[in-house]
Amino acid sequence: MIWDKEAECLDRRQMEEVQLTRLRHVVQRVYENVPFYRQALDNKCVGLNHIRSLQDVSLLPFTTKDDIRNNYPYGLFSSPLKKIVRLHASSGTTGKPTVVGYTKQDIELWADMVTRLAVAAGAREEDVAQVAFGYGLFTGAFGLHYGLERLGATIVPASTGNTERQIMLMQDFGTTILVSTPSYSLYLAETAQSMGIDTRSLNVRLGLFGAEGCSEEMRQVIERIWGIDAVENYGMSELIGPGVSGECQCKEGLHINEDHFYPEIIDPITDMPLPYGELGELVITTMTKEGFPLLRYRTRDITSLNPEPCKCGRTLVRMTKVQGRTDDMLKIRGVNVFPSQIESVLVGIREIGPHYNIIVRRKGYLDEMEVMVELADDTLLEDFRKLEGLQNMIRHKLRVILSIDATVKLVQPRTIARSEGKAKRIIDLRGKENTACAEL
Ligand code: DLL
Repeated sequence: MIWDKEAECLDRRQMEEVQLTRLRHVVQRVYENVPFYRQALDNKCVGLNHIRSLQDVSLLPFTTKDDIRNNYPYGLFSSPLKKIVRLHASSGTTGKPTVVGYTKQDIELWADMVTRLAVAAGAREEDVAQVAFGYGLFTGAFGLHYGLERLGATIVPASTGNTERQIMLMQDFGTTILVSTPSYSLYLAETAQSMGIDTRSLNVRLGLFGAEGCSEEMRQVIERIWGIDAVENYGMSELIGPGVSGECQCKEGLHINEDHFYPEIIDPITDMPLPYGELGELVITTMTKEGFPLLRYRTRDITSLNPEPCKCGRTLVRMTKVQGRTDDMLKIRGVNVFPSQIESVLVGIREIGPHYNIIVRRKGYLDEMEVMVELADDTLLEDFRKLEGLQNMIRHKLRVILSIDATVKLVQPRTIARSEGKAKRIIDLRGKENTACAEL
């Protein structure tokens, strides 16, 4: 089923026409209403008359997270506050959060975008959807909530936390869709197990997962443990929240709602546009948002685009799974390492569980990486030789993929901290070894 056939199945030429009209519209809107953009466009001597084709998007200025922070809280809003009906904010580990404002029309658009991806993933009116994202300034819960509600599904706004109660709700309410981060779904499964409940015996048939990366290998583990279809969606608060893109049931890339979010891939170092198929930083221009439109927003997420129509019938361009972020790529002894590469090695190994941490330290002038991972069950702990063999095997596999050495530390099941939201897997102690050791 396709929610909005007309918009999701346009041919390329029709899509480009829609995009150009909308692009010109948003340039005009921000020029008229946002002093920051008026100045940025004037500085580049770019006006509406320069935007004659989609290629001209490269003339527009970029917007970064710092630009949003520097205009905290309302400086980039393009509608007066009286027209803003909702605020959300991204957590941000340092400094002020980034604040996002929605007009009534933006809220409608948001619901629509999420409905599209929920339908593409296989959600239906008959479903009972348990939303296990935190309700609050984070966009995840409200986004999925409104999108699924628009579809007509029954929403269980469980929010995060109280993991045992989540399982009870699933049992009692007959939940068929779980909405959460992929890592929380693992924690939920483990909790069910400890309650003596077989996750596969529950009614859940579909997982709508997002807000963090999930390797293909991890998806398979989740699908096996739960006996469900695990389908991914992507978004970010600055752009709208969830609703930017999502997989259909073919699971061959995430369809971008490109009639509203104009995507580009650029080289994050040179800032130059990259062709289809090449990995680079995703840059998005929101073309139809009223309250908080952004020109060429640097997402820092690494992906590539595929414009081929999909088997599902949608023609919306697809992005590959996010490979990592330009800012969480680890540079270890000069080698670029993405946590997702490590995950794909670990999750394929039967004797270990899907919970891991990557710890980076500096010893003298050298970086050292330790991969701490849980054993699937603790009986292995009694067999030193097997344990050592396993450790060596993991180290070897990591070396093949990453081209650098990592120490592997196998720990008992359930010793690595679980998360109810986005998992925090990287612990980078470089330059702060003494103070941060306590965190471990
Ligand atoms: O995480 C919005 C969201 C909520 C999307 C629920 C999907 C489901 P932020 O908290 O602003 O917003 O974080 C945005 O999360 O730039 C990515 O790095 C990461 N991210 C989101 N979805 C995915 C995904 C929400 N499917 C940041 N795969 C983004 C990989 C993802 N990373």
